[in-house]
Amino acid sequence: MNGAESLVHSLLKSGVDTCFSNPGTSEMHFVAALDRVPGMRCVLGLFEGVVTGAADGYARMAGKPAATLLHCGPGLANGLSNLHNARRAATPIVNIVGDHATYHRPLDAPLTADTEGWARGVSGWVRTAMDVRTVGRDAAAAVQAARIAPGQIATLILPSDTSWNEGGIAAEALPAVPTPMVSPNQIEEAAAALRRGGRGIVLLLGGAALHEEGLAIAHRISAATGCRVIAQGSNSRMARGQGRLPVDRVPYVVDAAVKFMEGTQHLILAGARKPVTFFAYPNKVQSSVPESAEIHVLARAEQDIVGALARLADDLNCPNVAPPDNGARPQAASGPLTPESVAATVGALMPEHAVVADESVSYGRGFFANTRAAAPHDWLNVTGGSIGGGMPMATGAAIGAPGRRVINLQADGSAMYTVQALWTQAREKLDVTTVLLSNRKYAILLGELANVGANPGRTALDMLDIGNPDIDWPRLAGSMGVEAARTDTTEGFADLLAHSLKRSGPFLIELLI
Ligand SMILES: Cc1ncc(C[n+]2csc(CCOP(=O)(O)OP(=O)(O)O)c2C)c(N)n1
Repeated sequence: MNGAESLVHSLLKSGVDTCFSNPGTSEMHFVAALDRVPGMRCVLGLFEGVVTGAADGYARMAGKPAATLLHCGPGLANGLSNLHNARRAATPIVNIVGDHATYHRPLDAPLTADTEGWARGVSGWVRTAMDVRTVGRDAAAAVQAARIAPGQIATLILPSDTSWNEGGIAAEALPAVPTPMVSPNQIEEAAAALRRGGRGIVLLLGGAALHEEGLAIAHRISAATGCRVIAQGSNSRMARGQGRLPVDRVPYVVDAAVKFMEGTQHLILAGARKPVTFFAYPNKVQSSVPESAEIHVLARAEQDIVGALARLADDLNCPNVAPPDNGARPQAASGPLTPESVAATVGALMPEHAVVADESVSYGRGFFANTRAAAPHDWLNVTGGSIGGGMPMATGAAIGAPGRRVINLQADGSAMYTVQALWTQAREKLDVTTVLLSNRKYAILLGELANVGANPGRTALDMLDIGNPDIDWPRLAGSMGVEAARTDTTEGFADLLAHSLKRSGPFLIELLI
C-alpha cells in the first residue's frame, strides 16, 4: 500500500467518504488511489473556492466532515476565502493540500509557497505528513481534530513522496474528543437572569442551539420566563418553518441592529458571541448591545450548548409546551416584485425539509420574516462576510443532504465569484434551484457609500455597477449544463420556481429585480 492509498483507507475508516477536489501533479497518487480504494465519493470543483465552499455546505448538512483535495499553496490560497467562511461557521473540514516532495522543497520550484503559513490562518490544526508510514495516522488525527466541538478546519499537507512511497498503513478511527460541559456557575448565572422575567432578558443563540433540539428547549425557556430569543446575524444552520420557534437575527445595518437590541437588560449567550457591527463607521456604535446590558455566558461555542440549554430549562423547571404556532403558510404572491413577494412565494412553494442556502445580500433582508411559517426547512448563511460562498455551499449541501431540495437565494455579484459551482451541480445532477437575484449592481455597497458619508461621482458609481455588459445568466448557466430561465414578474417567478421543484437536477431562475 502506498501513502495515498493508506490515506484514503484511513479517511474511510474515520467516516469521511466524500472528497471535494481540484487536483494537480502533486496529488496524482491520491487521484490514482481513489480508483483502487472504493468507497470515496469524489466531486470535482473547477475552482478551489468551489471545493472549499462545497465542503462547508456538505458538513453543515451531513453533520460530519468532507475532505478536500487542493493543489499546493496556490490552490489552497484560491480556496482560503471559503475556508474563512467555514471557520466562522465552525464547520469541520479535513483540508488536504498536496505539496512538493519533501526533498524538492529546498529547490524553490515555481509552486513552492508557505503552505503551512497560509493554512494556519484558517485552520485549528495543521500538520505536514513527513513519512509514508504515518500518513494514515495523520489522516485519522485530522478527522479527530476537525470534529472537535464545535468543528474546525484540520489541514493535512501531503508532500508527494509521502503519497507515492510504499509502506502506507491504514489507521483506525481515533475516538471523538468529548465536548466540555458548561460549569454549574454558568447555568446558575443564566437562570438568575431569566428568573427576573420579561423581554429585557434576551437569549442569544448560535451554533448547535439553532438546530431543532436547541430551538425546542429555547422555546420552553421563553414560554416559561417570557424572555426574548434571538440569533446571531449569520448562522451555520438554523431549523425554521412550521413547528420551529421563529427566531430573528441581529440585523446587518447598524441603526436597525441598535433598534433590534433596544431594551436588552441581560444578554445570555448560548454558543454565540456578543454582537458587534460588521464594520466601524464614523460616529456609529461598534456593538448594538446597550452599554448598560449585563452579559452572561451560558455556553461558549466549544462547550455543550444544547446540553447547557437543557440543564438551564431543568433548573428553571420549564414545563413542556406545544410547538410554536407560526401562523398559516405563506401564499404564493402576485403583483409587484418585492423582497416580500419573493420570500412569500419561496415560503409557499418550498417543499418539506428544503435547505435554503442564503447569499441574497441586500435584497434578502426581508426574506427571513416572510418564510417563518413555511414548511420545515434549514437555513444556511454565508458566515464570514466573504462573498462567493453561496453557490458552493448550495452545491455541498445538496450532496450532504440527499433527497432534500436546496434553494439557493443568490445575489448576482456574489455569484460571479464562484459561478463554476453550477458546472459541478450539473455534473453531479444535484437538486439545486438557484434564485439568481439580478440587480446588476453591488447594491449593498451603494448603501455603504452613503453610510461613510461619501458623495459618489461617476467613477465611484462605476465600481458598484455590474451591468454594462449585462451578464446573460440563462446562457451562462446553460453553457455549464444548468437549465435556466429569466423572469421579471412575481407570477413568472412562482411558475418557474414550481417548475424547478418538480424536476430533478439543477435549475437557475434569473430574477430581474
Ligand atoms: C471576498 C469579498 N470580496 C469583496 C467583498 C466586498 N463586497 C461586499 S458586498 C459586495 C457586493 C455584493 O453584490 P451582490 O452580491 O450583487 O449583492 P447586492 O449588494 O447587489 O445585494 C462586495 C463586493 C466581500 N464582502 N468579500
